Amino acid sequence: MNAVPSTARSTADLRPDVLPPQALNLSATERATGQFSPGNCELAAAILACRGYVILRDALEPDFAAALAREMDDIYQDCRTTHAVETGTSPDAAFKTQLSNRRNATFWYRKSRWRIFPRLEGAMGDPRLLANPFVVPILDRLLGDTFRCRYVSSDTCLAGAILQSPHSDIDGDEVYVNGTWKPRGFVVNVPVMECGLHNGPLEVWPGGSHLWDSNFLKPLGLVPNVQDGRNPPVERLAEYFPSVKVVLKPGEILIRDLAMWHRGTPNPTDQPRTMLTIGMFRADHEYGYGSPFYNLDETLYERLDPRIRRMFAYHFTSLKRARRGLGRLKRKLLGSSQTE
Ligand SMILES: O=C(O)CCC(=O)C(=O)O
Repeated sequence: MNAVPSTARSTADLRPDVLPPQALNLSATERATGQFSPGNCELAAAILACRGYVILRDALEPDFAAALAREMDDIYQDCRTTHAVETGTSPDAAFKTQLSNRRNATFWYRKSRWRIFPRLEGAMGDPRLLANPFVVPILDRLLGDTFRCRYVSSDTCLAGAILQSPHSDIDGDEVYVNGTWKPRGFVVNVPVMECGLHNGPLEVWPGGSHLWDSNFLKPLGLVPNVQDGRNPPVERLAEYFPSVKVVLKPGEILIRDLAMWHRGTPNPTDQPRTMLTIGMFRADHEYGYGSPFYNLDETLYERLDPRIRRMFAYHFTSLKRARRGLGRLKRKLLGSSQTE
């Protein structure tokens, strides 16, 4: 017999599938001082580690969130004016980039999705964005305080974009090292507008998919590496797992494990939906997508706040600078106009 009479059960008891809290609230003191309380920081890191993503509410001041939105809109309009060719979806398409006329943003456009790499100046180079006082302590904790930023980009989704296949943004080869989970990187998503259920939200498969490595998945016939195309085995399996369409408001920040299964969904509105997508990695993890070149040159790098510069220092070592100088000289001598 059931111990609790059914009449005594609340609606919540009858609906165990009601979503748990999505965002972690920062207290007024934390926001005013720009400092995480140790307990909240630990909790945020644990949510990210176990669930695969964490959302920080009010991590950006409204004025700054609005400045970011204006800046991104200007960059997007510049890319639209410049746009010439749509790249395909082949693996090497990620390297076919264009440069916007006025803002020098590197970008590509395919399948109604723009990927834009803004130059890190103005609001885009502001420490409140890239060295956010609530994001950095979590990354320090999980990736080590030598973590690196490998790209700053936008995910801009337009009407016409397809429902993607669930995918991981990283291979499943070294999820564990000597039997211990070792996160390789996280994406920091910063919405520059409301990214809600109405305009193509990011859909995520939380609570485990970021821990499924290739040794586990491959024998099951699962390779979650298709984005803008079909991947029947992965799509079929994902239907049997709860997913969440993430709602993000300006001022909030989402941090997600690169390995967590996720996908872009269609945007039925006539307005582009943009969130910034920033790749932060453990120092010893190479990643072949995006490049600090798209965001920075020597001058911009020198102008960065030291809290941000440390995330890009690996790209501006004397050796790397000397190699690039040599490359430039070679190209000049050979008369090539090709850039780095
Ligand atoms: O824009 C989004 O919502 C995410 C898109 C995505 O995951 C991708 O293009 O790989």
